Amino acid sequence: MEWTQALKQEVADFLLGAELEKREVEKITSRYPDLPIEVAYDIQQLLIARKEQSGERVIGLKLGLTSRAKQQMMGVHEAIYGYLTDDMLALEWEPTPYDRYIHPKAEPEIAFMIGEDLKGTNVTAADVMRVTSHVAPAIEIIDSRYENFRFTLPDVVADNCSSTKFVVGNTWVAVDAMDLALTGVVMSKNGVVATTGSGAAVLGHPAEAVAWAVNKLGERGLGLKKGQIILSGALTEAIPFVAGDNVHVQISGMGSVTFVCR
Ligand code: 0L1
Ligand code: MG
Repeated sequence: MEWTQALKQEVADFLLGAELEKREVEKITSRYPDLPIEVAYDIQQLLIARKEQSGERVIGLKLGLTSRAKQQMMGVHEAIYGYLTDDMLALEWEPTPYDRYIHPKAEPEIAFMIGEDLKGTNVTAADVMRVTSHVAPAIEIIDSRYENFRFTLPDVVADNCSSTKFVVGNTWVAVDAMDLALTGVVMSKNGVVATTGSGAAVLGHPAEAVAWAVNKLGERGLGLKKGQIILSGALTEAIPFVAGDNVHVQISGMGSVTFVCR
Protein backbone atom coordinates (compact mmCIF):
# COMPACT_ATOMS: atom_id res chain seq x y z
CA MET A 1 0.00 0.00 0.00
CA GLU A 2 1.06 3.59 -0.52
CA TRP A 3 1.68 5.76 2.53
CA THR A 4 0.59 9.11 1.14
CA GLN A 5 1.08 12.33 3.10
CA ALA A 6 -2.71 12.49 3.60
CA LEU A 7 -2.80 9.00 5.14
CA LYS A 8 0.14 9.75 7.46
CA GLN A 9 -1.62 12.93 8.57
CA GLU A 10 -4.85 11.03 9.16
CA VAL A 11 -3.05 8.56 11.43
CA ALA A 12 -1.24 11.39 13.29
CA ASP A 13 -4.58 13.17 13.87
CA PHE A 14 -6.20 9.90 15.02
CA LEU A 15 -3.48 9.44 17.67
CA LEU A 16 -3.61 13.08 18.72
CA GLY A 17 -7.40 12.82 19.08
CA ALA A 18 -6.98 9.80 21.37
CA GLU A 19 -4.47 11.75 23.49
CA LEU A 20 -6.67 14.85 23.75
CA GLU A 21 -9.80 12.81 24.55
CA LYS A 22 -7.84 10.50 26.88
CA ARG A 23 -9.15 7.29 25.38
CA GLU A 24 -7.45 4.06 24.37
CA VAL A 25 -7.49 3.16 20.69
CA GLU A 26 -6.72 0.08 18.67
CA LYS A 27 -3.13 -0.05 17.51
CA ILE A 28 -2.45 1.29 14.02
CA THR A 29 -0.94 -1.97 12.78
CA SER A 30 -4.26 -3.76 13.34
CA ARG A 31 -5.54 -1.70 10.40
CA TYR A 32 -2.24 -1.20 8.55
CA PRO A 33 -0.06 -4.25 9.33
CA ASP A 34 2.69 -3.13 6.94
CA LEU A 35 3.47 0.19 8.69
CA PRO A 36 7.23 0.68 8.11
CA ILE A 37 9.30 2.12 10.93
CA GLU A 38 10.45 5.11 8.83
CA VAL A 39 6.80 5.96 8.03
CA ALA A 40 6.05 5.70 11.75
CA TYR A 41 8.72 8.37 12.40
CA ASP A 42 7.09 10.54 9.67
CA ILE A 43 3.74 10.18 11.48
CA GLN A 44 5.43 11.11 14.76
CA GLN A 45 6.84 14.29 13.11
CA LEU A 46 3.36 15.21 11.85
CA LEU A 47 1.89 14.66 15.31
CA ILE A 48 4.54 16.95 16.83
CA ALA A 49 3.95 19.54 14.09
CA ARG A 50 0.26 19.59 15.09
CA LYS A 51 1.25 20.17 18.72
CA GLU A 52 3.52 23.04 17.60
CA GLN A 53 0.65 24.53 15.58
CA SER A 54 -1.42 24.55 18.76
CA GLY A 55 1.31 26.46 20.65
CA GLU A 56 3.49 23.74 22.18
CA ARG A 57 7.26 24.05 21.88
CA VAL A 58 9.72 21.17 21.45
CA ILE A 59 12.16 21.28 24.37
CA GLY A 60 13.92 17.98 23.97
CA LEU A 61 13.92 14.31 23.18
CA LYS A 62 13.28 11.02 24.96
CA LEU A 63 14.60 7.54 24.35
CA GLY A 64 12.53 4.40 24.78
CA LEU A 65 13.14 0.64 24.74
CA THR A 66 16.73 1.20 25.78
CA SER A 67 17.03 -1.80 28.06
CA ARG A 68 17.89 -5.21 26.61
CA ALA A 69 15.16 -6.72 28.82
CA LYS A 70 12.46 -4.51 27.28
CA GLN A 71 13.80 -5.03 23.74
CA GLN A 72 13.70 -8.79 24.25
CA MET A 73 10.20 -8.54 25.69
CA MET A 74 9.06 -6.77 22.53
CA GLY A 75 11.17 -8.88 20.20
CA VAL A 76 13.06 -5.85 18.83
CA HIS A 77 16.73 -4.98 18.52
CA GLU A 78 16.62 -1.25 18.61
CA ALA A 79 15.71 1.67 20.78
CA ILE A 80 13.25 4.39 19.75
CA TYR A 81 13.04 8.16 20.19
CA GLY A 82 10.25 10.68 20.59
CA TYR A 83 9.90 14.39 21.36
CA LEU A 84 9.35 16.28 24.62
CA THR A 85 7.34 19.50 24.54
CA ASP A 86 6.96 22.26 27.12
CA ASP A 87 3.42 21.06 27.81
CA MET A 88 4.85 17.73 29.05
CA LEU A 89 7.07 19.36 31.67
CA ALA A 90 5.59 18.87 35.15
CA LEU A 91 6.88 20.66 38.24
CA GLU A 92 7.73 18.84 41.45
CA TRP A 93 5.60 21.18 43.56
CA GLU A 94 2.55 21.01 41.26
CA PRO A 95 0.70 17.66 41.46
CA THR A 96 -0.84 16.66 38.15
CA PRO A 97 -4.46 15.46 38.03
CA TYR A 98 -4.99 11.77 37.29
CA ASP A 99 -7.80 12.55 34.86
CA ARG A 100 -5.35 13.89 32.32
CA TYR A 101 -4.07 10.33 31.78
CA ILE A 102 -5.38 7.07 30.33
CA HIS A 103 -3.31 4.40 32.17
CA PRO A 104 -0.07 6.09 33.23
CA LYS A 105 3.18 4.52 34.44
CA ALA A 106 6.30 6.11 35.93
CA GLU A 107 9.91 5.45 34.91
CA PRO A 108 13.16 6.62 36.53
CA GLU A 109 15.42 8.35 33.99
CA ILE A 110 18.55 10.48 33.72
CA ALA A 111 17.97 13.90 32.11
CA PHE A 112 20.82 15.33 30.02
CA MET A 113 21.08 19.11 29.56
CA ILE A 114 22.64 19.73 26.15
CA GLY A 115 25.13 22.63 26.19
CA GLU A 116 26.02 22.74 22.46
CA ASP A 117 24.27 21.79 19.23
CA LEU A 118 25.07 18.20 18.20
CA LYS A 119 24.31 16.66 14.82
CA GLY A 120 25.74 13.84 12.70
CA THR A 121 25.57 10.20 11.82
CA ASN A 122 28.82 9.05 13.51
CA VAL A 123 28.25 10.61 16.89
CA THR A 124 29.69 8.69 19.86
CA ALA A 125 28.89 8.55 23.57
CA ALA A 126 32.06 10.61 24.15
CA ASP A 127 30.65 13.37 21.88
CA VAL A 128 27.44 13.31 23.89
CA MET A 129 29.35 13.61 27.17
CA ARG A 130 31.37 16.51 25.73
CA VAL A 131 28.28 18.57 24.86
CA THR A 132 26.33 17.65 28.01
CA SER A 133 26.61 20.42 30.57
CA HIS A 134 24.67 18.79 33.40
CA VAL A 135 22.56 15.78 34.34
CA ALA A 136 19.64 15.47 36.74
CA PRO A 137 17.33 12.76 38.05
CA ALA A 138 13.99 12.63 36.25
CA ILE A 139 10.70 10.75 36.25
CA GLU A 140 9.01 10.12 32.94
CA ILE A 141 5.29 9.41 32.85
CA ILE A 142 4.37 7.22 29.89
CA ASP A 143 0.76 6.81 28.80
CA SER A 144 0.41 4.82 25.58
CA ARG A 145 -2.70 5.73 23.62
CA TYR A 146 -3.08 2.03 22.70
CA GLU A 147 -5.38 -0.45 24.43
CA ASN A 148 -3.66 -2.20 27.34
CA PHE A 149 -0.26 -0.71 26.43
CA ARG A 150 -0.01 -3.29 23.63
CA PHE A 151 1.68 -2.31 20.39
CA THR A 152 4.41 -3.11 17.89
CA LEU A 153 7.54 -1.03 17.36
CA PRO A 154 6.08 1.16 14.54
CA ASP A 155 2.88 1.70 16.58
CA VAL A 156 4.74 3.08 19.57
CA VAL A 157 7.02 5.27 17.42
CA ALA A 158 3.98 6.85 15.68
CA ASP A 159 2.48 7.48 19.15
CA ASN A 160 5.55 9.58 20.08
CA CYS A 161 6.83 6.69 22.21
CA SER A 162 4.01 6.90 24.78
CA SER A 163 5.23 10.33 25.95
CA THR A 164 2.97 12.39 28.16
CA LYS A 165 4.75 14.07 31.13
CA PHE A 166 8.10 14.32 32.83
CA VAL A 167 9.54 15.98 35.87
CA VAL A 168 13.19 16.84 36.46
CA GLY A 169 14.85 17.24 39.88
CA ASN A 170 15.78 20.78 40.79
CA THR A 171 19.53 20.17 41.15
CA TRP A 172 21.56 19.71 37.98
CA VAL A 173 24.98 18.09 38.49
CA ALA A 174 28.11 18.58 36.33
CA VAL A 175 28.37 15.47 34.17
CA ASP A 176 32.12 14.97 34.53
CA ALA A 177 31.59 14.38 38.24
CA MET A 178 30.28 10.83 37.83
CA ASP A 179 30.25 7.51 35.98
CA LEU A 180 26.72 7.31 34.61
CA ALA A 181 26.91 3.57 33.96
CA LEU A 182 27.65 2.80 37.60
CA THR A 183 25.10 5.16 39.03
CA GLY A 184 22.36 3.43 41.05
CA VAL A 185 18.65 4.22 41.20
CA VAL A 186 15.86 3.48 43.67
CA MET A 187 12.26 4.21 42.72
CA SER A 188 9.66 4.22 45.50
CA LYS A 189 5.90 4.58 45.47
CA ASN A 190 4.21 6.05 48.54
CA GLY A 191 7.39 5.50 50.55
CA VAL A 192 7.85 1.82 49.62
CA VAL A 193 10.70 0.73 47.34
CA ALA A 194 9.21 -0.41 44.02
CA THR A 195 12.24 -1.00 41.76
CA THR A 196 16.01 -0.57 41.71
CA GLY A 197 18.49 -0.42 38.85
CA SER A 198 21.59 1.23 37.43
CA GLY A 199 22.69 3.49 34.58
CA ALA A 200 24.18 0.51 32.75
CA ALA A 201 20.62 -0.75 32.12
CA VAL A 202 20.40 1.89 29.38
CA LEU A 203 22.33 0.33 26.47
CA GLY A 204 25.38 -0.12 28.74
CA HIS A 205 25.69 3.64 29.32
CA PRO A 206 23.01 6.35 29.06
CA ALA A 207 25.24 8.47 26.77
CA GLU A 208 25.35 5.51 24.31
CA ALA A 209 21.57 5.74 24.07
CA VAL A 210 21.67 9.48 23.45
CA ALA A 211 24.37 8.99 20.77
CA TRP A 212 22.15 6.39 19.08
CA ALA A 213 19.28 8.91 18.97
CA VAL A 214 21.51 11.67 17.58
CA ASN A 215 22.65 9.35 14.77
CA LYS A 216 19.03 8.38 13.99
CA LEU A 217 18.06 12.05 13.91
CA GLY A 218 21.11 12.70 11.71
CA GLU A 219 19.75 10.31 9.08
CA ARG A 220 16.79 12.70 8.83
CA GLY A 221 19.02 15.81 8.72
CA LEU A 222 18.07 16.67 12.32
CA GLY A 223 20.07 17.00 15.53
CA LEU A 224 20.09 18.15 19.15
CA LYS A 225 20.06 21.83 20.00
CA LYS A 226 21.74 23.70 22.83
CA GLY A 227 19.36 23.96 25.80
CA GLN A 228 17.42 20.81 25.03
CA ILE A 229 16.68 18.18 27.68
CA ILE A 230 17.16 14.53 26.74
CA LEU A 231 15.67 11.68 28.76
CA SER A 232 18.06 8.84 28.06
CA GLY A 233 15.73 5.90 28.79
CA ALA A 234 14.25 4.04 31.74
CA LEU A 235 16.71 2.69 34.34
CA THR A 236 14.15 0.10 35.54
CA GLU A 237 10.75 -1.18 34.48
CA ALA A 238 7.83 1.28 34.59
CA ILE A 239 5.40 1.21 37.54
CA PRO A 240 1.69 2.06 37.32
CA PHE A 241 0.18 4.63 39.71
CA VAL A 242 -3.24 6.06 40.53
CA ALA A 243 -4.63 9.32 41.89
CA GLY A 244 -3.14 10.17 45.28
CA ASP A 245 0.11 8.26 44.69
CA ASN A 246 3.54 9.83 44.85
CA VAL A 247 6.61 8.45 43.11
CA HIS A 248 10.11 9.24 44.34
CA VAL A 249 13.33 8.56 42.43
CA GLN A 250 16.76 8.73 44.06
CA ILE A 251 19.83 8.47 41.84
CA SER A 252 23.28 8.15 43.44
CA GLY A 253 25.37 11.28 43.02
CA MET A 254 22.46 13.21 41.53
CA GLY A 255 19.86 13.59 44.26
CA SER A 256 16.16 12.93 43.95
CA VAL A 257 12.93 13.95 42.28
CA THR A 258 9.29 13.42 43.20
CA PHE A 259 6.15 13.17 41.10
CA VAL A 260 2.77 13.61 42.75
CA CYS A 261 -0.55 12.66 41.15
CA ARG A 262 -3.77 14.05 42.60
O1 0L1 B 1 9.91 5.79 27.60
C1 0L1 B 1 9.83 4.59 27.40
O2 0L1 B 1 10.73 3.80 27.70
C2 0L1 B 1 8.57 4.02 26.81
C3 0L1 B 1 8.74 3.78 25.38
C4 0L1 B 1 7.55 3.13 24.83
C5 0L1 B 1 7.28 1.77 25.35
C6 0L1 B 1 6.22 1.79 26.39
O3 0L1 B 1 5.27 2.59 26.31
O4 0L1 B 1 6.31 0.98 27.31
MG1 MG C 1 10.99 6.58 29.22
